[in-house]
Amino acid sequence: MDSSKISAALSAHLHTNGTVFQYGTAGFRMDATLLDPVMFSVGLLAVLRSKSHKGKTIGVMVTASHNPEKDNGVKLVEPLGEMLVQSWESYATKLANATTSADAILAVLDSIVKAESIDLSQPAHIVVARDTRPSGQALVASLIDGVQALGGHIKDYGLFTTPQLHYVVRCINTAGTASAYGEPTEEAYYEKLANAFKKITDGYPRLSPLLIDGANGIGAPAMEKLGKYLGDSFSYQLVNKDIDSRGKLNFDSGADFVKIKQTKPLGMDLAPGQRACSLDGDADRIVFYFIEQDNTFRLLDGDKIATLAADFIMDLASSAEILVQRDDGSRTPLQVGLVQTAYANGSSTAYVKDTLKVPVVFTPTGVKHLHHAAEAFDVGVYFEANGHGTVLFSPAAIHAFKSSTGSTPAAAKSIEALRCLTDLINQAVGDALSDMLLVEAVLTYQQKSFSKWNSDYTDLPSRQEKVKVANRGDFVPIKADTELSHPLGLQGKINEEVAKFSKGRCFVRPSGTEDIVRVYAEAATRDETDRLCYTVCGIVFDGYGGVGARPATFLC
Ligand code: 16G
Ligand code: MG
Repeated sequence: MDSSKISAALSAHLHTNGTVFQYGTAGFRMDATLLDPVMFSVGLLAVLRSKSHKGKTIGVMVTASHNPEKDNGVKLVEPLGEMLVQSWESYATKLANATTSADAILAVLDSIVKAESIDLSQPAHIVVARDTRPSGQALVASLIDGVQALGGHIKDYGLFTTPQLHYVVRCINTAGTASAYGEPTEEAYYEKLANAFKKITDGYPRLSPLLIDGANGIGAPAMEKLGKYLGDSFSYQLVNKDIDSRGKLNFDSGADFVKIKQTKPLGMDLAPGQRACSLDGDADRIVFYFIEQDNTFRLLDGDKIATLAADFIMDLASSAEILVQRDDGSRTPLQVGLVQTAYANGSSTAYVKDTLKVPVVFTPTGVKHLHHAAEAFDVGVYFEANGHGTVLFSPAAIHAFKSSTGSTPAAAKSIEALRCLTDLINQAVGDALSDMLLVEAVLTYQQKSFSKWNSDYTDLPSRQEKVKVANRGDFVPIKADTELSHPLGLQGKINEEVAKFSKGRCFVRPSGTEDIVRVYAEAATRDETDRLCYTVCGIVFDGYGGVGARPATFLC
């Protein structure tokens, strides 16, 4: 470690304004003007992480996803495209907060090297990409300074969706192995998705055009490029694709806006019966929707995508008579499992358990938790209600798809479809474009309308609100975010309110990405749901450190 080089490089990125940084659910995320020292520290940490993986390539994505354009963020990606391992999150936090002086940063670097027994003579390879935020380029430059100060090599991929960055990281690190994931280029990514989609939908009548809301972010140009590879196998109309005008990114548009507001985005004309979807600002989330003839808005969220995918894969596996080789030598049917969070609508969980008869596992909010839980199944379907998710295939499942031939033409066709799905679905991370094609492939294969898909089960009314509090750290979630252990007494009060409503469910958890706590409620009717939600918002605000304006007092 060349201390003088690190000290000299740090001098251009010193942290002077007292902000406390924290590597949260999705990395560091905040007002972009505060991020310069953080980026430098992430560059240093990425080098250490790569060395600790014996020179494997580590990814860095610069994005603040669905958050406002003025924000930005950064997260690290592990060699197979997963989120940074949790035990390193605290190193990221310590290092970012140590950018106040050369002594502080050298001490933290040294402590990480010792704690992880890192061999500093190992090489370090980093790849970086960013979304369309105006602050992105300068932040990447700060990151590069950090990487180079510790002697790492870095390749800048420029503008990418978050899942594209995860994809290239996985490709680079699996190249030449039995699980090689593909060419680490943007073109190869589009080609892989488009070829799989074309194969699986070959011979079926095309669906009506899909309206795609690009949230005026990176998903829009990526969709345009993907569209060229898809040719006439897929028909769509892209709106909200202006990535050049300031202030438009995610503004009243995108997956998060549509999910929370339960309405179509600005900039989209949606006639009854038309099919539509929204990507988020870095294209790792997607939700679908349509409006009924009577103008009722219908959202097809992550829960609905998960059930559609699980049902489809189980049908294919059963018609293909897939058997999976186990460690004890036996061969047993494919095991499909579904992973949800507390935000999953209660109706979806009931549908999965009672109708699909698929096991459901609950994890805390945040992709890294769901992803790991999904790895326990042959086919692990995980989606957050907000539209982030994917389907993971175990090596044994992939082997079964590759080695089965099928005893009838129908079985052979199903096996081929399963093989296509392993290419179509991003195995590294939730991917809006891949998920979009997955849904469209299933609906094409089954010639199923949005309204038929929506009728699989009926969502309970739900509401999600934010409450600003003095210290969200006082709120300690337990039991996969469904309850709070602290502040003492609050959970009892929530339980009392929930008990007043038929099918009532409500939980409060601190946000990992914003300085607020979130309140989620559902109940049998819209009126009861709102009453439950706003009552609990009031309880939190009044008794547990609410600041600013009291939430929705008109209802309580
Ligand atoms: C981030 C997470 C997402 C989670 C959300 C929760 C990733 C890639 N994304 O967007 O999984 O649902 O945070 O936000 O990990 P919250 O803690 O503010 O509710
Ligand atoms: Mg996102």
